[in-house]
Amino acid sequence: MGSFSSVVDVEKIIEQFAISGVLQLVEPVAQGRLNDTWMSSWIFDGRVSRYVHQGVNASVFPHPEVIMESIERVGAHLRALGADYPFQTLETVRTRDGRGWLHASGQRTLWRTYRYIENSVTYDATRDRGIAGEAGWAIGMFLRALDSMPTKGLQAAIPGFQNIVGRYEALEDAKRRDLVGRVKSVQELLAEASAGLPLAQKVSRIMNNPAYQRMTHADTKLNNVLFDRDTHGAICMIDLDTVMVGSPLYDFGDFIRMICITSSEDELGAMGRESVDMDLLAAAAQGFWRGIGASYLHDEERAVLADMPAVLSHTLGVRFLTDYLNGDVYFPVDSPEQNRVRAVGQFAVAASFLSGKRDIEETIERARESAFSAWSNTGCIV
Ligand code: GN1
Ligand code: MG
Repeated sequence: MGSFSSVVDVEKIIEQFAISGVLQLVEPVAQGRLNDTWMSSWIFDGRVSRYVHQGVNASVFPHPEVIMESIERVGAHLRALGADYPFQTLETVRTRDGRGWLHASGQRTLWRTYRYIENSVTYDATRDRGIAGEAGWAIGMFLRALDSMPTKGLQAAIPGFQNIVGRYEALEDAKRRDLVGRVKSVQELLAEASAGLPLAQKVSRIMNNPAYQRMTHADTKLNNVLFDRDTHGAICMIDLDTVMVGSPLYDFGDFIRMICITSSEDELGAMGRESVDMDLLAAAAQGFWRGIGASYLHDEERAVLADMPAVLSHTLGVRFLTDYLNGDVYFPVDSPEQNRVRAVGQFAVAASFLSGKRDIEETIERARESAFSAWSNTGCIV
């Protein structure tokens, strides 16, 4: 997923960034669904250095400079925290004429370059509780660290991105328009989609409370946490395209929906029911609590945490189905039915989370207790 441009085009783009040395290799990287990601290797003074280049998807992000401004503000805030934020941040490489990004034409109107963090690795899925805990910790710390960031003037990269009820409305619109004549073939799936609305409405009332709105990452998939290849410790949060003021419940739900289900989004639709891995949930939740601290979430937010993985999976299913009805204009596909199948997969995941809700709730609360008792035993202040 992710490589849309040709090597020749990308080389022309890369040359415009202020990188020293002789270019050795340019290759595509599978990272994310929407952007175009590449890596280059250079030799300078006899040493190899590597860089990551990303062309931002212009149809998803119509104002990519808004994203870059948010990313720069988030990075500056995190770096200013010093030892209070024990993770790395991505280092942007400027263009030869001193800009933070490059304007281009076509489907990728903005290109950016980061210095590659050596010896790092991402995981699309894991069965390792240590990795789940580290990811939860990194995501929790990210949220807590951004709580003190001034958000005045910050714009959301995609307005309405976390408006989950709005996702159901978009599906209704797509159904009414039936642009590519697919509605007739998905009647049952549409009924399944609408069944998620009441729960989405319930949690939305809490998510949208202005007093609870804070800086979020808004794409907390496991593969957006960078790990050290040797220690397996989390080292950096990446893919900050959607950093925006929103609800931390969104980040929790998106993280848990993905980490507790070990099959990929593209495998799920053909698999039937997938069970929620409760050991991974316990580890992920404990890490999350340790990162976010005892008092960051409001009681009302805490009370719906166990609903969030189901809500986020179901909403993603609604988004896939909407795109299927719109003719696959948002999520790139390799085959015509892929977005429909992805929706089937997400609805099945949501059903698994819903049926295990009581256990999930208890596990999240137990994780909270053990996170803070472990901490108080070691004398840390929470
Ligand atoms: C998209 O491009 P990527 O993989 O970072 C999407 C997320 C979805 C995800 C599903 C801006 O993220 O919201 O959860 O696909 N990002 C955007 O795989 O829509
Ligand atoms: Mg993303």
